[in-house]
Amino acid sequence: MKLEGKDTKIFELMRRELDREEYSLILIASENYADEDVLAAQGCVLTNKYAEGYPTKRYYSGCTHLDEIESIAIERAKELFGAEHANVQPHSGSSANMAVYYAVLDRGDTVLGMDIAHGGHLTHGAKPSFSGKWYRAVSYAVSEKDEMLDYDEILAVARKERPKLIIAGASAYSKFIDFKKFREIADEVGAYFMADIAHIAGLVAAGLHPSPFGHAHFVTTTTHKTLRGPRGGIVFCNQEFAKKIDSAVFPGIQGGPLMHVIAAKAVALHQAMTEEFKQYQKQIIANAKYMAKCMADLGFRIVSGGTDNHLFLVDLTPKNVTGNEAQVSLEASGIMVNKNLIPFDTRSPGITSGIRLGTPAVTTRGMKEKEMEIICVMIDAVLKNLNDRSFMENTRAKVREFCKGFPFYSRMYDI
Ligand code: DSN
Repeated sequence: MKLEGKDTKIFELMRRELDREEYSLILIASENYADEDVLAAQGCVLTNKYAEGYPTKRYYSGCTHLDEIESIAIERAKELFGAEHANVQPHSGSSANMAVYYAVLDRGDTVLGMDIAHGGHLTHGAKPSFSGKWYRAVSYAVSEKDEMLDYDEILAVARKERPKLIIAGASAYSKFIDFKKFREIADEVGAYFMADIAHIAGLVAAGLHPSPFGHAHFVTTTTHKTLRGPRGGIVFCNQEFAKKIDSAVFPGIQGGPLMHVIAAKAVALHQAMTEEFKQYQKQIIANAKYMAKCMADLGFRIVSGGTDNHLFLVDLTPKNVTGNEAQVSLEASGIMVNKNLIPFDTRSPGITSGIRLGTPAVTTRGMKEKEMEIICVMIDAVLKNLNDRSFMENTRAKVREFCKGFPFYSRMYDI
């Protein structure tokens, strides 16, 4: 790394983070390891250039190469998902969602999204977010019976609340989402339908999760989760809404695009078209299913009864442990998870009764079912020895050795 011997403070912190990522088990469902090609594109001279506008219609001179890069990113995004129009400029998934709202809603309009306490996202109408402050946000939840989406119930809420926009998509929901049904509900109440596939984009691209394309008016995603690219967002729509979406992203809610990130998105989208990527996505799901089974065999309760995708929620109540206690002890043991509310949780979001486990990052390292079982046994052991500092330190050392068998960044950097 070039900072060595120059900005020593930042260099040292970057080195430590590299070490943490390489020698920890990352089970945070929204995280992944971008490879050297994505990192190279994201850390290059393209960061220097202003390119407000869109390819061939910029407000600055010197954009020829950037026009080509952005056009390639757009074409790859459209091809990968089978979309008519793609805007690759959103800086994040939140910006992508905000752009859709900005394009079709007025302040005070009603939006219907999944309750954040049941797995939805902040920008789907949660009170502290712009989506809950500027719009009249109402929500649907999972059913108390099986912790799954109940489409009759969603229709009933939609009929009562008459939203102008219905949002499907989640940050912590492990079952398939029926986008076709969502569109039928939207049509019945005269609403727009937006699918936020940030978490499952890689699975959708690989054909392993039902696609929202052909059903949703708008599809938004991030590029850094299962898609394994740089941090960022994309909005898709049909030609009919292309102009509205483009003007909502720029100049509506953003200024200059991050062209280095757009180049890295193009690289990741190219990778996502390969057979290797498809196999990777298959293994993500196989690992998540097997991991959920192992956790259930160890006496944990799996929310919604299992998983169809890359993640699942573990209810820790049977073990008398809170999500926060689990997160803290597991982090000290080199295992990164996040505390998560479970549906109908009686605890606060800062404490929670559950944790969320995801397999995209460990699968990138080449881990398979056998390793998932070993990880589950380690998690169980840590949670049985919650306050035992030396147990956590021993586990930390074991995790470090375990990770050495699946090198990722240590193949590229001297760590
Ligand atoms: N914060 C992300 C997650 O962890 O799911 C969603 O944007």
